[in-house]
Amino acid sequence: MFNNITRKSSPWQLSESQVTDEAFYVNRRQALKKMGFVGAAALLSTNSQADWFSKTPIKPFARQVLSAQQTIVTDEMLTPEAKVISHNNFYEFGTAKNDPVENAQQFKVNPWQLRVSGEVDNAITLDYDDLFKSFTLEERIYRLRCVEAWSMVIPWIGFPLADLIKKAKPNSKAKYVAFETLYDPKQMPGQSSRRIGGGIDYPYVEGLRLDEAMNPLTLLSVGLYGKTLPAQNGAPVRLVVPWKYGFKSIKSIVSIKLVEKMPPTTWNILAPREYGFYANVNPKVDHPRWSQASERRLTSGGLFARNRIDTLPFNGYGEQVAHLYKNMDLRKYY
Ligand SMILES: Nc1nc2c(c(=O)[nH]1)N[C@H]1C(S)=C(S)[C@@H](COP(=O)(O)O)O[C@H]1N2
Ligand SMILES: [Mo]
Repeated sequence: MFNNITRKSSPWQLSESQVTDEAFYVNRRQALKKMGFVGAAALLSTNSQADWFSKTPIKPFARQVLSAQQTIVTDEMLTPEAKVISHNNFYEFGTAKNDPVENAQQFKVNPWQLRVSGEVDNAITLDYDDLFKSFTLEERIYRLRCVEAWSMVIPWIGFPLADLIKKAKPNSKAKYVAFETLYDPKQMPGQSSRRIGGGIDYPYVEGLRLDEAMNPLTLLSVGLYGKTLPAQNGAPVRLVVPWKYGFKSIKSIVSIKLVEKMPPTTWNILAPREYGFYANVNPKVDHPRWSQASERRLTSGGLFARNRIDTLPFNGYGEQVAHLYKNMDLRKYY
């Protein structure tokens, strides 16, 4: 139903062949050919647990034909879809990793309104359909590094946040971008109980500096694994900032506001000594209660489960973003 997804070959883009073991990739392509499919989305979509346990309708995207000429340069594997959609942090639905998948299935994502406002010349309200039709959608395979020292590799679908911000025309006062998750305690049990919601004052809020928000890596995601987002992953639209700890990647967004001053952010409010505004992935700056030097890469739960790997500065995206922090002491601005 959505035909506007492109795959760009930018240097930071992990292509599917890069992140998939060669045999798996080749077999999958062969299987696809046999079945007469033209896009990988077809096979990616077959397994899906989401199809049977979700009451939130999850729709497949159509995908362009993949280039046959792709080179394998790393052995990073995609985290299986079943893991991506069942091991979540979304405290509005509870604090255990399996709470969101169990508690978010009735979450209503359509109709939806995402308001872009504040220091802009052209305030915008996007409705549910606009999220999928107003921008050129791309697939982006990114590492996601949670501050809790686990990580995944996820094939997102979305569009650069910069595309939306440009449309809103920020004025000269706009220096930061403030994001807000839906506040709806009737639908989100964590918002009506401090125990279920982990003591957070809702709505969940996040922020970026304007130049971080405009960086081409910064994505507004509307899908993963070839389909619209499951509720537990932040449907219908969530942020993905791959060089920062996962808590910056705020889910189920209703407001994006261009502002003059650094906005408050949920985890910084809750524990300012442990979580800063910047939250760039940094193996040299430990969390006060644990090391950030390495991480547990979540794979299938089988043979390769619980891989311990070194954490990379900026989660491996330094070439694209280190310049944003040139003259900053990253121990101070953690
Ligand atoms: N609104 C909201 N957004 C959120 C969270 C949350 O609790 N509420 N958790 C964050 C954290 S800590 C992480 S690691 C990522 C997890 O995203 P995923 O469940 O899609 O992997 O979402 C982030 N976005
Ligand atoms: Mo996280």
